Amino acid sequence: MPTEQKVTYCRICEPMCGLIATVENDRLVSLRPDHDHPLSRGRACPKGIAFTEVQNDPDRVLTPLRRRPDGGFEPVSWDVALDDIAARLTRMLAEHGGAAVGQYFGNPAAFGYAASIWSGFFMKRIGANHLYSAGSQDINSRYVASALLYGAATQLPFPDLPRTDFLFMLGANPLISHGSALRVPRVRDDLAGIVKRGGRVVVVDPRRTETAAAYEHVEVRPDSDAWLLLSVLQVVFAEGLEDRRAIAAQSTGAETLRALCADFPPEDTAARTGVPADVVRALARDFCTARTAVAYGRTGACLGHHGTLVSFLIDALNVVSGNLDAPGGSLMSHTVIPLEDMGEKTGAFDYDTKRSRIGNFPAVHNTFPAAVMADEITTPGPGQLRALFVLAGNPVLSVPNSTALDDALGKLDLLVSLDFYVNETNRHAHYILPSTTMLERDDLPMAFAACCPSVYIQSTEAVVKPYGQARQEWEVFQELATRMGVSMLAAGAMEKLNPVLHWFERRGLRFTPRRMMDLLLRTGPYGDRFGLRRSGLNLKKLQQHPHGILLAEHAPHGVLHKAVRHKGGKVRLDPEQIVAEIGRLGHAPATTAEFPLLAIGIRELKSQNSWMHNSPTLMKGDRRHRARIHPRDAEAAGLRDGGRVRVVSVDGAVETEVLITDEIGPGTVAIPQGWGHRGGGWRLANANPGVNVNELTSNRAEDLEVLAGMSVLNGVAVRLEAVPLVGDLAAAASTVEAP
Ligand SMILES: Nc1nc2c(c(=O)[nH]1)N[C@H]1C(S)=C(S)[C@@H](COP(=O)(O)OP(=O)(O)OC[C@H]3O[C@@H](n4cnc5c(=O)[nH]c(N)nc54)[C@H](O)[C@@H]3O)O[C@H]1N2
Ligand SMILES: Nc1nc2c(c(=O)[nH]1)N[C@H]1C(S)=C(S)[C@@H](COP(=O)(O)OP(=O)(O)OC[C@H]3O[C@@H](n4cnc5c(=O)[nH]c(N)nc54)[C@H](O)[C@@H]3O)O[C@H]1N2
Ligand code: SF4
Ligand SMILES: [Mo]
Repeated sequence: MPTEQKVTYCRICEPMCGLIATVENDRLVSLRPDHDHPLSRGRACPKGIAFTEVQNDPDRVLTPLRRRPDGGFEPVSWDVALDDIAARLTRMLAEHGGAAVGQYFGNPAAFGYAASIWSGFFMKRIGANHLYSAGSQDINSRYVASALLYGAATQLPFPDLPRTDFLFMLGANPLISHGSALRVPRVRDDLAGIVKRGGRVVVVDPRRTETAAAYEHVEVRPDSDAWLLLSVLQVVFAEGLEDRRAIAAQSTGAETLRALCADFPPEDTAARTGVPADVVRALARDFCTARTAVAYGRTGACLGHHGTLVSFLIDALNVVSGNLDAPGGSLMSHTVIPLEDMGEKTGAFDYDTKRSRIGNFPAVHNTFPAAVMADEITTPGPGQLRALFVLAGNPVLSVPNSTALDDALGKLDLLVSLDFYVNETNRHAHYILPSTTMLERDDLPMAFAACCPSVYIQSTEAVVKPYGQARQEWEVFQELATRMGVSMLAAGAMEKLNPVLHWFERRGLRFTPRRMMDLLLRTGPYGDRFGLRRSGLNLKKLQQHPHGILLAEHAPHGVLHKAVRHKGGKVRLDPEQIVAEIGRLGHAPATTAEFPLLAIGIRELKSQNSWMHNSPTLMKGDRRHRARIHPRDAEAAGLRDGGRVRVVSVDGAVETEVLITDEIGPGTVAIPQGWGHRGGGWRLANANPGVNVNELTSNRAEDLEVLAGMSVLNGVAVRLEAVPLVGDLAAAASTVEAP
């Protein structure tokens, strides 16, 4: 068979860069950037290109695996695996009901439409109560802020980078992460463009990151952004810098917010934040007087003790400065395929409509904090978690207090993982079901595609047939439903979707995820309305444009009244949850004498969370796991560069290599996350394991963020202890023993 060139796009992270795949005999030969992709225009990062090594990885799981009594795995047929899982699940449901069953939904599942929708339907159909996701370690606080501000728990306002004059960025490192809750494949150019236009990029981060080093850096103490933002707002109100017209037109409750901020002048918060008062005052003035400006935060803003409040205050600043829903400001997320709309209508994307058994946390998008999963498994009583599906996730490395989860998973009656590796989590599974990679499935963008400064859509077909016996995840859930004798969408489970079902029935069509997406696309804002709008889109038309279609150069603005679902259509600046949260802020430091430093994470260019450490190309060179420590703290703890350090928290301790650097402020230590490998399968990753920083983090209910149940992964109080090297010990021993 001749070599073929196939146009597709990357689904490892949010830019979804265009790729060209070279394929021979249905095997992937290589990947390269797509120069004709209107957004990425020939750009892709090392991870995207190295995906060839994941696709062709000899360590990939390509047949269903069943746990043997001795703890190892044996290959079995799909029929054997699915029959047994269906039978065990049926028995479980008869005995305990859906209250005992659940799913953990990992990050990669958000980059394809079919697995997430179909597994969601399946879980809903069987009444599974225990739904968890990577979101509680990532972005749920942002969603809750939106639920409170806009009454829309799926709304994700994003910065209009191509038009802004002032980007005020908290807790994001887009030169490495390539942007999050923001789809800008050429983010490096977009940031440079701001400065070229005479604008400014200000980066608030405890670490002088790659992005901070390239622009203006404001060094902040970890987990203190709430105090910083309240001070910025205090100055805005006290100095009359607010945009009264915008406030009146767009919001309610500004007076309450003003009164709350009054208690946080920058002089009072400087000790907490480490940011001098004059810097805060200048920032507030410059932000409000810039022609256009936008505040934006990402994981560093979401993963502290007050993640929801921080996300809320970021948007509040955009509102009071007149920069929400305006060009060059913060734009409301928009859709081409209105999945979010459907989710909100069917109740899949609610906030606080039910509470977790452990910790009484509000559900966010129907999911509970993954941090409580371990206790949900080990705490007896009605509703105890007994059967868990893990869809594209590795919670043993990604969820706080991994040691507890690692122990708890082995106690489940049934653990099923859909993955293409044996990782640290599914090594405990009863079954590992080999899943297709992104290149083995068709796709349409979901979730974060709505946060793009232009309106763009692309579809892709599968580039290669599934290797081995890999199957698409949605088909696995469909098969299980069939074997259990339940219809995926029987009446009662999903009443609000019944009109859709009837539409398919009338045409004698099988209801598949792809058909559902086509239907949504056609009835959505850019759809062809089944011929009523001849220039509109349908899936067939989209397929004729393999590089995608740019539908509008600029995302819409002036749409706030449509985006806000509160009665009256205005943004709420005084929700009671936020008032209470501000009331809980003290001025006491977050550290103690025993644990005097605060630990934060690091995301690395050549890692993707926990799952790309098996690629030889990405692991080439100097890829050691190292904690970044300020010279002053290193000296105090007796550490030397290249030596070993033991980082100790209330919950655990990890030992890793020391990298002394002033890129990190004194009092802060930064440790890369996503390491600590001891999965069954990935040999290269296991050979260079690093340590799991989530052995330091807490899963105790009282330690989670209150409003969204967010894991607190940044600002973890720790101390440093020097670990003598074997050589040092020998030297010490010889001195002692010398005559
Ligand atoms: N301490 C600390 N912890 C963190 C963070 C932090 O900042 N600090 N960040 C958090 C964040 S932002 C996130 S998103 C989470 C991620 O947490 P998780 O989603 O739990 O973990 P990943 O490492 O992304 O693992 C994804 C798994 O999916 C598999 N996979 C990849 N593609 C596919 C696919 O197409 N189909 C299937 N079925 N499987 C696939 C991979 O092999 C891997 O095993 O980690 C969080 N954990
Ligand atoms: N190369 C690469 N790209 C990725 C990923 C990856 O693993 N590798 N993961 C993807 C995923 S799942 C996500 S969610 C996105 C995340 O995208 P980003 O959030 O842009 O990525 P991070 O590099 O984690 O940036 C968070 C920043 O917050 C800082 N920070 C930590 N604590 C605080 C704090 O208390 N306050 C403030 N102001 N800052 C703080 C950190 O030092 C860090 O620089 O990236 C995605 N892209
Ligand atoms: S930035 Fe993300 S989407 Fe783009 S090539 Fe890299 S991994 Fe893929
Ligand atoms: Mo994430």
